[in-house]
Amino acid sequence: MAHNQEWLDRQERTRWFLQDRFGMFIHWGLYAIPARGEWVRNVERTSVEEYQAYFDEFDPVDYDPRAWARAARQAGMKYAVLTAKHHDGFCLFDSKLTDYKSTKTKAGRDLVAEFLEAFRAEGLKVGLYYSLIDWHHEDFPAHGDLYHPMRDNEAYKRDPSTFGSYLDYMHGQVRELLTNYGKLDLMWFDFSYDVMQGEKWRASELIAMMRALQPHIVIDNRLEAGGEGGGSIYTKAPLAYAGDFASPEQIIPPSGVTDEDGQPIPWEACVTLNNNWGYVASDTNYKSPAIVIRKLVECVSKNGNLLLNVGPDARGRIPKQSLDILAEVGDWMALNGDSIYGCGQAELPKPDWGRYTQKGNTLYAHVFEESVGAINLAGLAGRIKRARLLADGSELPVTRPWNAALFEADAFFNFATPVHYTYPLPDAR
Ligand code: FHN
Repeated sequence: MAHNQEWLDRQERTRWFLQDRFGMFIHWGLYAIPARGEWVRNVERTSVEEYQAYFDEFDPVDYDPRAWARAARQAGMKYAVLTAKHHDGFCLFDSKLTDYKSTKTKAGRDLVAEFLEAFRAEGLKVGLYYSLIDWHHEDFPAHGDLYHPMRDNEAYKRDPSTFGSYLDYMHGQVRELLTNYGKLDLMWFDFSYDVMQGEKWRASELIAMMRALQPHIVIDNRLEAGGEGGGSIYTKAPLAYAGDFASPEQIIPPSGVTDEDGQPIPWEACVTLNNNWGYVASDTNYKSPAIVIRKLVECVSKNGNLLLNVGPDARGRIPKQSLDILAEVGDWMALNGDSIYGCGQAELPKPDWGRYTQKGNTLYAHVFEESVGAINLAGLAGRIKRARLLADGSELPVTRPWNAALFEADAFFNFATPVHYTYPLPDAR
């Protein structure tokens, strides 16, 4: 199929994204103080004055982004995305367009600048999340349940024509981030909805400005797409506004994501480690390392990425439960990362005992169902040159059926580690 220049440009931009496959999402801001999630201001109808108390108090004395970056690197993550501004409008960077920013709190620090420096130093690609919605800016309208505390104040008299001033502010801040903070690899906008999408954000103008400042930057699809669940993959054209990847949330698409021509497109599932994006002290419902690994394998087996979230607390610490899970995932990735990085959907259909990923002419078998009987490779025997267990390099028989018990279950995850085969593909990739 012939491809247009836009398709070719996207292929070039996303080359690193498709290689890296696994990233860290970081939701952090004033909402870490109430510790009831990043939507606390909306859900609890917090007044401007009440929320201002959090601004006056914010001072993350334990913020050590280099430690965050080491945890991400050791988990096998290759990129990271930090909330530069979430829906509450609080800026973790030294914007010249507002005083509602971290450098005006007791912290007195540009938290974004420190994040970028630390993660680059640990060799990770860096991205920023930027909320299109802004409950603090007086010219952002309240729609439906997008409660806007400024709008609910008696004194607030908004002239509908002033929404343009919010867009000028939003575009101005994106310009600041792409001008004052060095090379950014990724921009994660969030989120569009029925009355606000595409040109309502002046998306074409915004994208043109971004491409002029940082032509290589990878951009998600939420200048057009919604958030929650599949909202970002069932739009008419998942990448309508020059987005480079679709962004399913908390779900993994049944069979990857394709564009309106049925062509596979880059996508990334963003998933929380417990049930919340922002820090919630009481939320101890964490996913096990095994579940995280299976989600990562499933994403890659369908040509996708996994962006796994952590929510640091008000002192600036990633919760210990999160760190422990990331460390165990990292142990597995250290031995099996070859079956993830640069891999994608296999030529073969999904086997009943697990999933395949593939890179070039190397097939990786992720054996999840140890209960299954012998894994019969007879159908492949003629096409497999050799089989090895990734975890220890040991040879696996190719000619006779294997019994799942052959695969040493990894003590951490209680399921077998993947093996790789090498077999000639009908057409070299
Ligand atoms: O409303 C946000 C939510 O707080 C969080 O940032 C997620 C993460 O992708 N995005 C939106 C919900 O879809």
